[in-house]
Amino acid sequence: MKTLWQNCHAATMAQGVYSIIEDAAIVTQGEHIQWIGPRAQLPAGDYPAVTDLKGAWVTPGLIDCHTHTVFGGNRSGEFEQRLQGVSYAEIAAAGGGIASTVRATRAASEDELFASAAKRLESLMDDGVTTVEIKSGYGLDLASERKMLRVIRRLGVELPLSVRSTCLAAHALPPEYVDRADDYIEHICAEMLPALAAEGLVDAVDAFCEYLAFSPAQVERVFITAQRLGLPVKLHAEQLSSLHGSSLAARYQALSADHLEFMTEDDARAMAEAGTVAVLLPGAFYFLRETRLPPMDALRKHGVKIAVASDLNPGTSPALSLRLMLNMACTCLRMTPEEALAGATIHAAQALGMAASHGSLEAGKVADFVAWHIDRPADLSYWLGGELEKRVVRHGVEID
Ligand code: DI6
Ligand code: FE
Repeated sequence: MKTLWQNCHAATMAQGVYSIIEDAAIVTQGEHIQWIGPRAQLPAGDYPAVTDLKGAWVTPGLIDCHTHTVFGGNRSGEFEQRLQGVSYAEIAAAGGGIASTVRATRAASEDELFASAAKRLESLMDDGVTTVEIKSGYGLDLASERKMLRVIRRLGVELPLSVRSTCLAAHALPPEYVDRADDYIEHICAEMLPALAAEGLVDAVDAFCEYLAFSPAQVERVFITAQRLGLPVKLHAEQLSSLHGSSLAARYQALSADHLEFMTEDDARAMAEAGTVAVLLPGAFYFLRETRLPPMDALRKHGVKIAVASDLNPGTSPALSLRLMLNMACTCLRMTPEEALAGATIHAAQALGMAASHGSLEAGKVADFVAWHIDRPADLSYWLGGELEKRVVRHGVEID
């Protein structure tokens, strides 16, 4: 069905900038954008359905390209401990941290995990999110990782949201493998990834490259396996220390390297050459009271594409609003509102390998967009939380 959407302005985000069209018109045909441009240039023709957007600003549907939305329990107790001065690394060393979420996630049923994750996704969708990536990584054995990935797939089927699934089996060392990290990596490569990939549960493979997680050499073994299975890779890198995981990710043409507070200019150069997106996670930066900024100038100088995501997880970023992350990207990481919006649209799409079909308002792309009743696009990174008045269109159909 062909629909004309008009009486609006558009920030198309083509080429990673606002690319504003005032008094725009959008023609959708089925699930796709057929035409977008100034209303004065609208091709003559028959438009059976016309929607008046009443002066709204239309942006691409927001894309949260890094989340750990599926998990059991929560860690507000650890939050209180950290406020008393105990560090994230100390909590992890005492058996808390990721390990405590692993226990709760292993104990939860698929239905319980689905229900709690669906609620969190409702919050993200209230913010105009139409695509989300979700990682496993709180199961850490074959059956529990499979359980998480099945929940992630089911969320994409049952909610009006496009969901990408990432296997993060190399997130932390499970209790069964204490002091045997190489054996766990071998188990991931020989058993877990091949089985989960064969079941169609995995769109990409991620790992946590950090002194309290896995070394670059261990991560590389996971990347080699992913490559053999034909799966793209991503990496948590340079969050707490500088191991040059982001350069390693670039060598494997990773879709993205994420966090990056401790990356160097050489890492930025390598990522730019490989087209690896820098995914910045201001929620974790804020929640851990990090003071070291990712090297914003080096990222810009070398032309690395920058995305912004929530990192929604129970330990370091219990963030239920992507727009709040846009604000933090500006306030804490010194991005501009224009960069922040590109970070949650076109660059986020690239971080998921979806830029050919998502992330900007262009003819031929999927018709996922939000019509916001705001004065200017910068309002999206200006308001702290709350719910903005808006209409959400997914696959050419209004859903909200
Ligand atoms: N970095 C993070 O910020 C999250 N995982 C990761 O590799 C933290 C996950 C958690 O603490 O539960
Ligand atoms: Fe993360």
